[in-house]
Amino acid sequence: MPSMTLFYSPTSPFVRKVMVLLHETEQLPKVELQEVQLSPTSPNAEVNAANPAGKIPALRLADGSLLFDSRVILEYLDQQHSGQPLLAVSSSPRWNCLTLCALADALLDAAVLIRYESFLRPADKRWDAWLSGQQDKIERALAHFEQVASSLSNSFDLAAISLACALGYVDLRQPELAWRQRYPQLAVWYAAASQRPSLLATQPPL
Ligand SMILES: N[C@@H](CCC(=O)N[C@@H](CS)C(=O)NCC(=O)O)C(=O)O
Repeated sequence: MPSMTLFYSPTSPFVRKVMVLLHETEQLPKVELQEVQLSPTSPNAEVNAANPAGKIPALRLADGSLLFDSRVILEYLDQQHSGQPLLAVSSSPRWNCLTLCALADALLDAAVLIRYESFLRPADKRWDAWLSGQQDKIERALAHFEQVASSLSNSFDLAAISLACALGYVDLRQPELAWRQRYPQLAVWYAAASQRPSLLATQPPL
């Protein structure tokens, strides 16, 4: 019997992070999915009531309280299972993991904003310099992950979940980016990571 409700969309990469963690930690049965559709120009009233930022994921707990955003939800859910924690407890690995989580989210923020700018905004109002500024953020983040690819944790931790979901979203929305040619070590890491059952089960619909 589910005790929590997740505001959910199958295409949201931020929601996917939560779904991957639920798979990895065998907590799926605890969560009921409430599918919603929204965008900055077409907000969802229920989501707005749950999260004033009007964004998903948001998680309603058994006592009715609400958690957002994805990083907070991941940390909460990581404390609700009895397996190996996906966020290291000791200080240096913990800060390293959280910093990589933040960079993967920054990559995702840029990719989602590009999607909104190029999909939602009327063509005559698009701002090329702004778009290329966001694209540069993606490129710098990918270059950083390439540098640290060989030291990415062997365990599939919160940073790995965030990075895999970010790369999956780039592949979905920007297949022409061909990042694997420029970042071969990252490509090797992602090829292995993307075969995990949690990632196969949460692939976004095309
Ligand atoms: N920092 C947030 C970002 C969440 C986010 O941007 N979600 C998108 C869907 S992928 C959204 O809800 N967009 C609606 C909007 O921006 O109004 C998180 O980590 O949860």
